[in-house]
Amino acid sequence: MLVLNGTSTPRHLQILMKTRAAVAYAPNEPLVIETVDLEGPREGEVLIEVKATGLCHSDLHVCTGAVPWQFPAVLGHEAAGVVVECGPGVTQFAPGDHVIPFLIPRCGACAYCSSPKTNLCLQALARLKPRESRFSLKGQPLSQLWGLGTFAEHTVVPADTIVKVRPDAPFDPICYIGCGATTGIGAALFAAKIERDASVVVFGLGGIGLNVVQGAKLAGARQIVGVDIQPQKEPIARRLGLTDFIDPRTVPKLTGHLMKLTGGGADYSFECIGHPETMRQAFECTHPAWGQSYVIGVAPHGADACCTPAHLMLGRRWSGCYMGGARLDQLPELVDWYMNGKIELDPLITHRLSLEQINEGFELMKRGETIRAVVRL
Ligand code: PAD
Ligand code: ZN
Ligand code: ZN
Repeated sequence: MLVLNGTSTPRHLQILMKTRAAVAYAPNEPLVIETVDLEGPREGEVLIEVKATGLCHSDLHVCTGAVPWQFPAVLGHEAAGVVVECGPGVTQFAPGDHVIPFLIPRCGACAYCSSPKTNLCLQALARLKPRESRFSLKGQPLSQLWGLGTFAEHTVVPADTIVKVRPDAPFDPICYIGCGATTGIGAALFAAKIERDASVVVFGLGGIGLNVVQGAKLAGARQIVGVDIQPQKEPIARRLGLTDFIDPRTVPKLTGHLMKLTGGGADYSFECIGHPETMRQAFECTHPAWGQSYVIGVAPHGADACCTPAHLMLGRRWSGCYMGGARLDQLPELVDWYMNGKIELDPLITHRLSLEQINEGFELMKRGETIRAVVRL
């Protein structure tokens, strides 16, 4: 529904649209479904009808306060949808385009965008802090998580943060390419560039870690070891390429055990949980001289991860990646990979929910019962 809001204000302030959104009022409180106001797109922005949005553990970190954010807020960052309206100056998109938003835009003008060494953009770092929001309720602004805010039927985002994808790809499950699938597959292929016959250890076989497993398999890894406290993750992980499963509670000296299992240490390891202790274990189980460990999990605000410096001195490398080292313009190829059967997404979508059921989705995630829950709008 469009509501005209006076005649003397600039055009972009005149049109407020009503849309439904899941509003987070404070950490550790259930989200509330509200009919909110959404301002039309300003210069360089796009109004999107969100068709499907996944629940990522990073959203849960914000819900629990482990990652600080400004409340009240519309959370959500993993989505796919359709362009409804383009703001002034937006020529690269048109109403009807199918798009995926991504947390890392391509401003094309910053030092990061012009470096082949990174997928980051200065704008991505800026948007990790709340910016002016297009959502409001009763005149009070509702922040948009990391500039997106996809737990809503519509959202307005900068045009440099979305990418056009083929229209025959189903919104559910390709919304998963907006974060989880790309973060995991990209970490293996784009960030670590795992080579054939490598040994790989993945800590945490959730929505991210399972995608690291399928990325490692695509790269031709010889051994892919998964470490998770939930043995129920083993069958799906094996389907995606896991060769060995370890429940860390059954192994007294985990790091030594993993080094032995991989024949002297893993060539690559990935931490997909977000605990400083497992980050350290992932680093220390890598092979001296060439082992590389990637931090993917988001640790609670203020936490430190430590290691014995000798492990670094011996040539192990400790690194990390944001959104799998993927650039926005690589997402359409990942959609093709899904459509061509090169990667699997469907078995990882364990729950499909309505917007009203979003809190149930987070409860299931807390209990470890989901891999990905997708809200269909
Ligand atoms: P998830 O909840 O689906 O999976 C987490 C997995 O870790 C589950 O299978 C748990 O059983 C397992 N686990 C928990 N504790 C332990 C432990 N002590 N030892 C072994 N296994 C354990 O989460 P997810 O896969 O959606 O997200 C994982 C992390 O990745 C999370 O911290 C999230 O914020 C982060 C993330 N990072 C990026 C990035 O760009 N770096 C992007 C998206 C998500
Ligand atoms: Zn995410
Ligand atoms: Zn940039």
